[in-house]
Amino acid sequence: MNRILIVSNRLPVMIERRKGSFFYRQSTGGVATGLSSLYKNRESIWTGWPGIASNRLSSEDKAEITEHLENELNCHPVFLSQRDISLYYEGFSNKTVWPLFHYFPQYVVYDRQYWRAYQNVNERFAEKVLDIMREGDLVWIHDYQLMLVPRIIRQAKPEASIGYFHHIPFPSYELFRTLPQRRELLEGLAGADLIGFHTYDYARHFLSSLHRILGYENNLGQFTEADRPVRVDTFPMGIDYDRFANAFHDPNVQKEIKNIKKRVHDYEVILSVDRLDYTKGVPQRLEAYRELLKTHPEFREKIILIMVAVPSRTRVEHYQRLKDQVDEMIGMINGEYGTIGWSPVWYLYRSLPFATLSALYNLADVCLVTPVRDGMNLVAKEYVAAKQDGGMLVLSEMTGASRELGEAIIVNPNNHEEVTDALVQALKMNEHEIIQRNQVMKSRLRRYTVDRWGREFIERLEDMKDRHLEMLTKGLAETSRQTLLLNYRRAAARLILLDYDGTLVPLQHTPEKAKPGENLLRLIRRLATVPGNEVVVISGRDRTILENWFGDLPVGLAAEHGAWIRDGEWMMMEPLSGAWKEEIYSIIERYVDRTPGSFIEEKEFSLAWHYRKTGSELGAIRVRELIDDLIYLTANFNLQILEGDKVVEIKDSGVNKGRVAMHWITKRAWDFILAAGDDRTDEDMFAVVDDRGYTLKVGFGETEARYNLKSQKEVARLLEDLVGGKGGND
Ligand code: ADQ
Repeated sequence: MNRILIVSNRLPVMIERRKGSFFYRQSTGGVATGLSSLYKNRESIWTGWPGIASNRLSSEDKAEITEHLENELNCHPVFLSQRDISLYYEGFSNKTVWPLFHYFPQYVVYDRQYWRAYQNVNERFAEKVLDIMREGDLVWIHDYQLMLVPRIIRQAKPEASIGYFHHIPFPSYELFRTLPQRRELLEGLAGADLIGFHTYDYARHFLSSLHRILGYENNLGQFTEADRPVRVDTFPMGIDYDRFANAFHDPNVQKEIKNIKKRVHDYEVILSVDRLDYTKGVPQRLEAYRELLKTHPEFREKIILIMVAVPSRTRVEHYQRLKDQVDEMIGMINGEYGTIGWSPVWYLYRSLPFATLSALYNLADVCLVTPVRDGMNLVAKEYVAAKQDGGMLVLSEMTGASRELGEAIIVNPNNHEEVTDALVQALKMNEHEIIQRNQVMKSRLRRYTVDRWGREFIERLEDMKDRHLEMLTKGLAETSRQTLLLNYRRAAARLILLDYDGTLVPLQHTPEKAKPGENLLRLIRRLATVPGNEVVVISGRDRTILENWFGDLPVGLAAEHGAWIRDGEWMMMEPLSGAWKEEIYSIIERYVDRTPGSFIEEKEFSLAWHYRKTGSELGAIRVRELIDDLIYLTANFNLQILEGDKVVEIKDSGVNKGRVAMHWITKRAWDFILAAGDDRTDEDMFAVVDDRGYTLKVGFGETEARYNLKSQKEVARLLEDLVGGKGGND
């Protein structure tokens, strides 16, 4: 079984130095627990920072730590100095990327030094991985601190299997574009085979930035980077359900529950638990609670808010200011509404042990999770899993978790009144309804646990690996290539069927731009003049263009997917009528008016609507609308609607490249047939040639063809070999 190399900023162990000795503690973060079962079931190695500044360590210390981590825990440390931490981690990661990706552009700091440190540390992480990597390993990189690592590894090891998971939101293009290093970050990520996000929206934002900034098109979440398919997909991270659901029965948790119960008396408990981060909406939450006490005096001395905040990034200025603000607001609320013996807010500024956290989840009547932006938010899920009886979750719609926990009371955290109303609703909701809502959420959380999340990601990454292998085997390997050349050389009568756009030349924005160059024309002429060769260019283009471009060459031509052929003279394959065109033309014209960048290409017996220059989102919407209209309108004609690469073509349904191929195939007995094409219309040709000859598809994806070639360049190289010394007999 393949090994998994996990790479994240922090290792899942914490190191502490006490009285000159090092102590190692397993950290219990979501990712660490989630990956632990993968960790147990197959060999895994973790690479990351051990959480202690390296300039405080002697070289002996480092050697000791490395030995312990490697031998005992399968962890490989990347040591970071205090300077690295402040520029790469606190700097670029947490002062540039974090605020921008959480829609806080006003907090973003751009600093060239931060960026240089980020590049440098990413390179060091990648080097570490490359040091330990063996053939067959799967590399799984985590989160925004390491966005450049996939590409660095890819450049050193082009065949590596690399996955990346993004734990925080990916912002919309309008925001992402403001980042000076937007291009480098996207290129960094595109080095992976699989890029995962918590929600579909984040994946969509990423794909839209990829399209607008790097010009990459995607097809159902898959795009091509340097001849390699990359998949973008969603994997909503779950939690260790059983751990939280069973905690209630743990004697330590029971003890904690009793302890806390003694202190909270009969108050209804509202719980709030987060890292103290400005994305978590803590001041807004306090504001809403204050509003509740103000507008609903009946709740005074009846409820308490237990606010647990884990200190976080305390060296970053915005976090220090937030801490002051929260302290001040809590002081104000307690001063304003507190009475002797009752404080409306109980504030714990620390990390809690699991038993205490579970006890609080169990006790709380309401859990208030209202981040202004959050990639997923695991606290919401943990609360629902842990809660034994009724207890209502109030959840911000700005969290990834709200996509899965729709039975909670969903709120806009910026709307204080709405949050206040939600609190009232939660406090007053009848037990039966709460339990019903929670049951639905619980069963969902039980099914999609963090363990399953990890397994699904790895399975998908293995799929990608298989697809690469399949492509390598479907690619024209050297041995098959030599056999092809040998068969070509031995044959006396050879038929070569070539599609044009996308096969001999790359696809262009406008059809006119794809004119063949001198080299290509020379190559085709040489191929066509080899005795025994018959070359046919089969294209969707009209015959005027084909005549202009290839008229002088001794080749067969097929225009408009075979409505017209030139086998000696131009002729129609069968009588056709273009009478339908006028009506359909006017329909498509309406779409041209409404879709900037699109245009109509009119041929004798077909019409094509091109939209390559149109933005991909608008294009995708319009093409569906147009096809819907056309299906309805063409019902009475004998027409076919063909969806190609950024083009919709309407033509007579009897015309296709398969019929053209058949025309030439049946002309005589051939000893060698080769057909090359790139899109759906070429599949008819591949089907007809079948095992009579060689069928080659340019690009990836499902095909009837026997081999895949990566690019038009590979086609040209093959044709050159045919006419050159190796294969041609000229
Ligand atoms: P975080 O922003 O850290 O994670 P979250 O998803 O809520 O946020 O996870 C926090 C974890 O810390 C939870 O497992 C929780 O139990 C624990 N925790 C919180 N307060 C605690 C306390 N006082 N004491 C002890 N434990 C406490 C990032 C992204 C999120 C994304 C996760 C996972 O920002 O959006 O959900 O990664 O991908």
